[in-house]
Amino acid sequence: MDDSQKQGAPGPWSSRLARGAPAALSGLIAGFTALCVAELVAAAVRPEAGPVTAVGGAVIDRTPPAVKDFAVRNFGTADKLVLQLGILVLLALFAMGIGVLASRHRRTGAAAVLVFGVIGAVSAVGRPEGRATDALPSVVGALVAAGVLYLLAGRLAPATAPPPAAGETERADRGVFDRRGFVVAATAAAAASAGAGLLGRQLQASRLAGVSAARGDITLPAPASPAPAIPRGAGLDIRGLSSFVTPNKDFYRVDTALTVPRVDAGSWRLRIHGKGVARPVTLGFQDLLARELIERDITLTCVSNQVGGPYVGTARWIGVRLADLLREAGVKPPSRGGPADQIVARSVDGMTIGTPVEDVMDGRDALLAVGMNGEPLPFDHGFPVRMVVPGLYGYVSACKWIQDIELTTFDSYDAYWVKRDWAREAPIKTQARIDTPRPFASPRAGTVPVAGVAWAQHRGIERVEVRVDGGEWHTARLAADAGRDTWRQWVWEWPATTGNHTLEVRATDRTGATQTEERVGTVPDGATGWHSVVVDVS
Ligand SMILES: Nc1nc2c(c(=O)[nH]1)N[C@H]1C(S)=C(S)[C@@H](COP(=O)(O)O)O[C@H]1N2
Ligand SMILES: [Mo]
Repeated sequence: MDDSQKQGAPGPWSSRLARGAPAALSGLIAGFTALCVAELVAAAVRPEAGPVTAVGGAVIDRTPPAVKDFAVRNFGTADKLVLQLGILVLLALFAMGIGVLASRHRRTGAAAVLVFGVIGAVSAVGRPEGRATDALPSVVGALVAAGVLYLLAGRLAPATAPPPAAGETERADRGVFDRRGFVVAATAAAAASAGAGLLGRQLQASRLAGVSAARGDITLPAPASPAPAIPRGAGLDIRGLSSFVTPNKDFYRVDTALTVPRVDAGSWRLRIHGKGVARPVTLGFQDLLARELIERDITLTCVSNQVGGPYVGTARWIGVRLADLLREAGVKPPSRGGPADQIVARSVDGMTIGTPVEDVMDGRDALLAVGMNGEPLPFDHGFPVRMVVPGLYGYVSACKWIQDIELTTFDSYDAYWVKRDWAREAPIKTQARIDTPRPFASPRAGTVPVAGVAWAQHRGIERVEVRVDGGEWHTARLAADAGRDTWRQWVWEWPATTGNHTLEVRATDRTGATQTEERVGTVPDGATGWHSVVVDVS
């Protein structure tokens, strides 16, 4: 039964391990119980209130911009998975420690479990969208887990064993606790916890299935103002070049949501209120669909996009003109004497995004979008309604899962990312990206198409130039113009010679400004510099 017994004289180490291993295991089981019970309670409260999601969210809220930038850069969209795995590993280590503690001091061990419950509860309630009931999953989970640990620790106690005879401490130490009793109790606790966890997951899944089915049943009305046809030739037929329209499944996703909100469109409401709102309004999803819809191609860009990075994409959006709604509510832009210069959009997950009122009302196609590339918004991209404002980075314009619009001033309120060192206002900077050839590609000598995309939303792209090894600039051929709110493809036929070469690209917008060579990072208002690619021509 016990290998160490057959392997001759067990030292104090294996002795300690024989006692320590079940103790650590009891801690792990208690931790597992806490998470499973919390999962079940979260199904009743709401999925985002589960402890791992809550603690992860709290970590994200407090992550300094430089670290967040590092995480996004190195893990990309997997950054959230890495964070959650990290939390689980830490939790497992603590749980084992607490198990060992409980095997010596039952009460103290059980109390330590409660401390973790408090951490989870405080994290959940302290999230921007947190409510008092969000504490329940962590609290109930921790209470049950403390009970389980107390019980298991009891089975590890040497209470029922006869006191060891002199000189027999070694064997007595290992033999004292009720091994069978412990195994039975531990197995029962683990099985019951797994059952609770599975039930919780099941309940959450069936709710999600209902919301997904309802999304699938939505038919978007035809827009009163369809998007202008994309000119033939806006998409060049070149291998490795990004398509003009980015399919939803390939569209970048950047947000702070560990659990993607699944909002029920039927009960969704949007409130518009605040400074200078003469007639506050509350709208439902059907109210929006009943209004005049417009359809526009708009390129979205993230401020966290590095030079040459992937966080940019173009979609055909359908939605309601936000300026019309604001005007009906009695809002005037600052240039016409309105008292509010900032729109603060709030999402169901507590994100706040501040946008200049002037930009939204200056005639550009600022949308409350309900559709993306011919379908209702995907859940990842803000279902049922999000904002899209041409020319502004996403963090100051593109609120997903929106539920509230408040008119206020920049002086009186800082939105989520502004509190975290990012700029209050952030128009998108002119950028060009080389899509092909890829870095370190080895094309054959001869004519090599160098191609990519360039964007300067709401100004438009005037010119793109490419140079090789710091030589003279060559003007690239631009694809047909689809308007100033979308990116533009470009290509330059490079007479490539063998050897290592550095390709560089720069764009000029329609105001005549050429993007600067100066390299700056993404914080606080977007990266600058020329994208370059090194290739080895063979
Ligand atoms: N609710 C919510 N909306 C949000 C965000 C977020 O974290 N939460 N991120 C913003 C940022 S930084 C960007 S770049 C865009 C990205 O939109 P996408 O994920 O649909 O590409 O959404 C914006 N809207
Ligand atoms: Mo972003």
